[in-house]
Amino acid sequence: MGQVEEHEDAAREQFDAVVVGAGFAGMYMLHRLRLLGLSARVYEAGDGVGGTWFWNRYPGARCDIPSMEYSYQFSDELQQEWEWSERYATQPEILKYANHVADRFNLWPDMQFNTRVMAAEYQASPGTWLVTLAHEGTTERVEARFVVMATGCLSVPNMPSIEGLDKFAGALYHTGTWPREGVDLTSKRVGVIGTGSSAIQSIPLMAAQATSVEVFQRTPNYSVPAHNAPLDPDYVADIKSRYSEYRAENWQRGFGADFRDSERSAFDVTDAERTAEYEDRWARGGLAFLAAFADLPFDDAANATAQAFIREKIAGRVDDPDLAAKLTPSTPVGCKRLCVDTDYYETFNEPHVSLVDLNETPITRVTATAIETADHTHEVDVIVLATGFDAMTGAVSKIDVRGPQGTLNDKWAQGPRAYLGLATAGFPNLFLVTGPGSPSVLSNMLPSIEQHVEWIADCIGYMEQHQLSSIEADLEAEDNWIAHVNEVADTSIYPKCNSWYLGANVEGKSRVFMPYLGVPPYLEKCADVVARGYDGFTLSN
Ligand code: NA7
Repeated sequence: MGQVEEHEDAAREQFDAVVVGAGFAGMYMLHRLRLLGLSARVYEAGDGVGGTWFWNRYPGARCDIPSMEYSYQFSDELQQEWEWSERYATQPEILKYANHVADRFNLWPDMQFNTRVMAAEYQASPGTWLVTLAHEGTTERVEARFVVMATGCLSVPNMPSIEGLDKFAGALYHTGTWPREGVDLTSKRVGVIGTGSSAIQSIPLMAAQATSVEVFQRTPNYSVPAHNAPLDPDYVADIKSRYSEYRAENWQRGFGADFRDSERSAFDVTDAERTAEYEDRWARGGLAFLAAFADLPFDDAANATAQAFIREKIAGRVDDPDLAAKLTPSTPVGCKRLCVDTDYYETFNEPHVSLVDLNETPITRVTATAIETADHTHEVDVIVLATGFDAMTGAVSKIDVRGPQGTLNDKWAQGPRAYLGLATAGFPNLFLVTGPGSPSVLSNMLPSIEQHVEWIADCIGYMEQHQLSSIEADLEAEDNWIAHVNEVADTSIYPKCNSWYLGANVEGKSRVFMPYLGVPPYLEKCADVVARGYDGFTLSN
């Protein structure tokens, strides 16, 4: 070893745990590690907390889970004192909440910002992770016994490979990295590529400012109305009077959220009753539409009844029948994430808003001033890429993670493999928060994050108590779990679309269904693993 390295070793900071990311997962992980009396440092590429809510500042960015549920529950004082203003919180309000939590629990001193974790290499002796950080043009290394990837499921923007995009002379934005100061679209001709949730939330607001909005659609999406509104104080008081019971009830629901889950099949009722149920849910708004009947996510014929209902609604919201047809999906409802909108379809009735169906006329290239399709040159001043994320694995894959037997990217080349979405065989003392194979994006993310953080913290606490230094998922347990994740997915409609749940939106990404469907059985499994002395993991000292 040379002198420089020796010097670096002497100066290298050491922690019990390094946490990657200062979103809701990283912040709570830090809090729990501190309660264990451990030293921990959170590294975050951005210059503030909030994770996906730090970056996604596009117009209209909002959560699609009701505010009263999309919040931490680990502290009753916190959930009692915090006042949400609307049914669905806006990005600025969620970011304010994240900052409030960081203040309230004094998290700032142990979080370092503007710092990207580049690599993590396991050193067999002494059994620690060497973590490489990039910070203000310099590289630094720290060491930790544990690494927790709190990197988020929707944190790496998916950049489309469209010829000439880099030659565009106008303004180019991705919804997932929207400028902090906002963008004034007054007098601008805007081209929006993509029609997922980010596009559906932002298009009506962009159309309110811009001279023209052309929407380039590859696949239409189903969207239900949000019916967002200020929160009713009586409703808030009611939830707060029984917050912990309410949270506990939600853990028993399939998506871990209060979707007023029905246990009935869509065919247990008459046609008129079914329509009445859909009408009721449509009128109330939100993702609870999907839980109108228990078999909507599993049975094609049941799902077809929901499809027919929404198709009729789209036809009723869009004046031009040809345009309505183009905006109408042919896929099962929910197999791509259902969107929640305010006036999305109606926006297409405005004379300055138009749709370009990329199935009819694909984009051929972008020039300095236009998006060119097979039959037309669309001159624009601004291009908005609402093209989504390299979901669930993107952020972890960007880090060069090296275990004793090789890299994580090599291991995951054919698709991500993890036990319970919490850990992956061959990578000791490395934890994932809401990783692939956990309910994550098919659940209410915030409670799922808390459940994972608590599981990881309890596990590390157990190791401390029993003087164990190493934990690693067993390959066999991991294989069995992944087989189970797929078995469950295959009983459902979810693998039937080219969704980001499958990695299908990113060119070259392996198609593997990543989230686990079913919050209650997942919780049971996690608890059972612990009750059996961390079944499926090897613990050693
Ligand atoms: P999504 O839901 O992944 O939507 C991305 C959209 O961009 C979708 O319509 C894609 O079409 C489209 N897309 C992606 N690449 C291209 C290219 N190359 N050309 C044309 N169109 C393209 O991301 P969002 O940000 O809207 O939402 C992500 C989640 O955030 C959302 O589900 C909520 O949970 C919050 P495709 O469907 O792939 O044909």
